[in-house]
Parts: sequence; C-alpha cells; structure tokens
Amino acid sequence: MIIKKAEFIRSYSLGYDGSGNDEICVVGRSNVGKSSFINAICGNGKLAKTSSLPGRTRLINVFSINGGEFNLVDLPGYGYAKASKAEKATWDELMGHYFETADRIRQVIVLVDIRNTSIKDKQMLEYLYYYQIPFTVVATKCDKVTKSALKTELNKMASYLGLGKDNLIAFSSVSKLGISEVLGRFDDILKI
Ligand SMILES: Nc1nc2c(ncn2[C@@H]2O[C@H](COP(=O)(O)OP(=O)(O)OP(=O)(O)O)[C@@H](O)[C@H]2O)c(=O)[nH]1
Ligand SMILES: [Mg+2]
Repeated sequence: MIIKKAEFIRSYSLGYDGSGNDEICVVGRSNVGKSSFINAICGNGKLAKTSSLPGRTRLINVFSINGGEFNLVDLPGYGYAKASKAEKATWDELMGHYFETADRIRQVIVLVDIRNTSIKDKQMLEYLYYYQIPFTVVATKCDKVTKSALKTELNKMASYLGLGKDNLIAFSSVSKLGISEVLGRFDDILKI
C-alpha cells in the first residue's frame, strides 16, 4: 500500500461510536510514539501532534486514508504514571466504549517501546485476546538500540509478551525502519 493522502477528520472524547468506516487504530503507552508512527507511515510530519511530554493525546483522533480507503485512529496513551485517578477513569471509560463497538476495528496496532516493555503492555494484549480483537505488535524507537542488539531485544520483548519471534515489527519513526513492513501488513489486514 502507498499512503497518498491522509487527512485529519476530527477529535472525539466520550461517546465516540466509530467513524462509519473500517478502522485501524494505534494504541500504546503514553509517549511510546503513536502520533510519530502515524506521521511516519503517512509521510507527513505534521499530521498528528507529537510531544516529548507524556500523556499529550487525550482524545480519539481520526484520520482518513487515501480518500476513504480506511480510517487510522490515534488513541490516547495508557500507563502515564502521573495521570490522576480521574484521568485514568476517563481513559478506561473512553477505551472501554471504543473497544465495545469493535466490529469496525480491522486491527489494533499495539506499539511497545523496544527499551521499555511494561506489564501495562502485557495487560493490553490480554485485553485484546480476551475480546478476540485482532492486533499486531510494533516495537518502536528501534533507532535507540544498536543494530547488533536489536535482534536480542526483539526476542526478549516477544518472549515477555508471549508472542512468536517473528510476530513483531521493528519500527522507528526516526530512521524509518519498518514503514514498508507496516504498510504491507495494512494490505493484508484490509484484504481479509
Ligand atoms: N528516537 C526516537 N524517538 C521517537 C520515536 N518515535 C517517537 N519519538 C519521540 O518520543 C516522544 C513521544 O512521541 P509521540 O509520537 O508524541 O508519542 P505518543 O505515543 O503519541 O504520546 P502520547 O500522545 O503523549 O501518548 C517525542 O519526543 C518523539 O519525538 C522514534 O522512533 N525514535
Ligand atoms: Mg500522541
């Protein structure tokens, strides 16, 4: 797949019931690189707002890809240690509702930091398994580990998350590693 056109549609908070189109959504811990991932695969550095401060994306942001082929959805991050109880409750409610109406979700792209895999990531995958929502795990920020250490780190991550060794895509929005693999995966997902 080639992403020729990516447009921001709108942001939603509570009560989002889908965009009326097939969706591929992006989840992951706060600051893992979700917005950067969307910008990198769309070839547009300004599409989704990124920030070095964690917990910035607090809304569901919907982007239309290739004039309606599917929608890409940037979800708020989980596991931000400094979030208040009320903020955490809002996240639970927002995401609970999002995944409840899961029929239109063709795939959840779960981003996990290559240097910082957490129990929260494991819990996210357990949740998706439980509700039988299809997902793909992408290891982000792979530019931060040396080429020689990358394979070992990926294997460690796969084993911790209970995934097959080859069921991980190594990615970096800085070096652009993994973009073509992700886009190939999107083709497979949308074909089904
Ligand atoms: N080195 C490196 N830094 C990255 C990469 N992806 C994102 N970052 C940096 O990590 C920080 C967070 O990136 P975002 O894309 O805003 O992360 P996010 O997951 O959308 O964050 P929230 O919306 O706050 O949950 C920013 O400073 C990015 O520049 C990457 O592949 N490599
Ligand atoms: Mg973000």
